[in-house]
Amino acid sequence: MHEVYMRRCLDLALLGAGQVSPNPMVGAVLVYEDRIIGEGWHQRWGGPHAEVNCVRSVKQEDRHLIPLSTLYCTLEPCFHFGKTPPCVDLILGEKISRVVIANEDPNPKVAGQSVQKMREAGIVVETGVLASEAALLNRTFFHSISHKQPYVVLKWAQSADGFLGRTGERTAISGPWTQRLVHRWRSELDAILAGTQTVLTDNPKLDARLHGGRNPLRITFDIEKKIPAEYNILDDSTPTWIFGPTRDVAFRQTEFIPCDRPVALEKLLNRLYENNRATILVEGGAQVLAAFLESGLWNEIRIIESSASLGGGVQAPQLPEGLTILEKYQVGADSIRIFLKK
Ligand code: AOF
Ligand code: ZN
Repeated sequence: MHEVYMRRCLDLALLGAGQVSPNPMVGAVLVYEDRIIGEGWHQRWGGPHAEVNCVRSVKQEDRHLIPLSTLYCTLEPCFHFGKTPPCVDLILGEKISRVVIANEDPNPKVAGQSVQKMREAGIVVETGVLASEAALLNRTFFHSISHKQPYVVLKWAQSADGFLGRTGERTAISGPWTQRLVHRWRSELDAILAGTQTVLTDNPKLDARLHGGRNPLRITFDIEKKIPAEYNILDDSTPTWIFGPTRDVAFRQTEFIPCDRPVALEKLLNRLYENNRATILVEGGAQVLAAFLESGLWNEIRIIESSASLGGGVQAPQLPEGLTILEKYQVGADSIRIFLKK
């Protein structure tokens, strides 16, 4: 039965998608004799953790059952005072007798210390239940916290004959439903990058308006100050980083970052991590995607392939060797493939 309840925890955790990054998505359930008496998940960044929401959800008439119940949790409960008090102390305070966990928390402030503390207090703790599923769900969190660098997702849309678009011209490749999906991805990731050429050609807004939710931090390069002042990326509507010289106008949410050419990707990633951004979606174009692919600084590739051919234009990047396919599905006329680096 452990796996059944852990699967429920994973479903609950997923409800936090797009709301909690750079924190992990976490779900928890409390089970008394094969009956779920409480459920919770981490709903928003800075808000109560899954365990707290789970304990709070228990009905008054079931509260006396809490010490006799098993708490299932996708992540080891936290050990530290962060934006909230330690979940491990809540568990000890509620006298919960059994705890089942999928993954230990790689955060150095936790890192097995809660498991140890609970065991020392006499709680029966089991770890590793559905561990690989849970690690996959929180792959961006696990990568960023252990490498101190954001998780990089490369994304591009290509025609059936392998082109990103016509040269120097805004070209629609994916259909309207796929665009909504891309906006969902944008809302789930912390930052989005488009190169100078893409900004000049497409004048993109780089927000998540078709899905709603949070907008990612927008990033582009403008070393030669070529982007016209009236372009969307310079509208100061949402946090934005422009790598390049400052402009004469006052901005509130737009930061200009002096840099050399070409922009050192590693520096960009480090700056993101230092600014609490655990993920970045690289939306192109060809040059920027090639730079990431060549540097090896990427973790995941999402390809949208339309059923129509273009007959020419800018070539889509070659898929690198040694990928694992994670998902393949159809959205309208487009085929979506998601690959992970092996
Ligand atoms: C838990 N349950 O639901 C989550 C945990 O800044 P804070 O206080 O929100 O703490 C964030 C850290 O806590 C995060 O990096 C991760 O180690 C852990 N997340 N822990 O017990 C939860 N989301
Ligand atoms: Zn916690």
